Amino acid sequence: MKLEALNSRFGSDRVVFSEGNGGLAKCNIKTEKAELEFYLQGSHITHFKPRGADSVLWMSTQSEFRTGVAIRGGIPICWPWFGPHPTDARMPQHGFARIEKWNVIDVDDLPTGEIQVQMSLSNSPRTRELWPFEFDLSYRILIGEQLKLELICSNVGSVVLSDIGCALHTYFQVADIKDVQVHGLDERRYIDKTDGASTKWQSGPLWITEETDRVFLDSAEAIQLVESRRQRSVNVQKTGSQSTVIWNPWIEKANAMVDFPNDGYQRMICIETANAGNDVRKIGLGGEHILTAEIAIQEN
Ligand code: TA6
Repeated sequence: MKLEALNSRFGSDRVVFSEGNGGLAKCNIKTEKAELEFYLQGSHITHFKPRGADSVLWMSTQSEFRTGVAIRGGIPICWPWFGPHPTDARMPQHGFARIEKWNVIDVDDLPTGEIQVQMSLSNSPRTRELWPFEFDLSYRILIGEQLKLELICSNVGSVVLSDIGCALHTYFQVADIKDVQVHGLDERRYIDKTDGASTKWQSGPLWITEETDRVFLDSAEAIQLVESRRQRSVNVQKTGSQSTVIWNPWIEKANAMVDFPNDGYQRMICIETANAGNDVRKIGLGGEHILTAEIAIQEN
């Protein structure tokens, strides 16, 4: 749908569709409670800021904004596989949901003062070339003091959908990575992707002092991102996920990514609400899988 049609159907003084970076269509939402921006490509949230608080998400100043190229930062939707394709290296990393253009289904002004956006992505000849199955993806974004996300995958085909991997691959902005602790992963085993995918055990809060790329298993509880000096914490509550991914590329990997500033690793951490590792999902005929994440900020 063209921008003019989107604005006439869903726009208001609080919801505006426009041409964003690289000419890609985006939507800006501003309410008394918060502001948010997302791109229609990937239903990719690139900004969220509760009123009176600092911006929550980290965006790369070097991100590409080009059709079919993943945006760096914000909240990429990784689906229907997490990481590299399990068998075909030619396939896009983290699946295709984040590089496909989604459709706006509805924008609701709720009596609570929140705004709910509903987006959808359905199988097409192009997606079936990449992944030969029929699906409907629905993504609900609820904007208030908290950011509530719901990714619903429906099996509309005639075969079981197996081994679906996905993640809300959220990039959080931090003041200083050296002041960051991640709580909620204590006594959890994890796959260390920086060390031959070996299985290890987390003890206590996680500090980031080197390249960190860990898939925590049996991790269904809420995760807290704590910045002590900044007196700020972020709580990520989730459902439909038993795995959490923590990623920081650190110096060498940051330098190796053209869409990532060399010093960017100092001000970001990915805390990803995932179905990764042995937490991939199966969806039977007519079934669905729902993944939710609720992001709340606490500033002391
Ligand atoms: O979530 C961690 C991870 O799988 C890392 O291994 C790294 O590849 C990161 O995702 C970013 O992936 P991307 O395809 O967005 O560059």
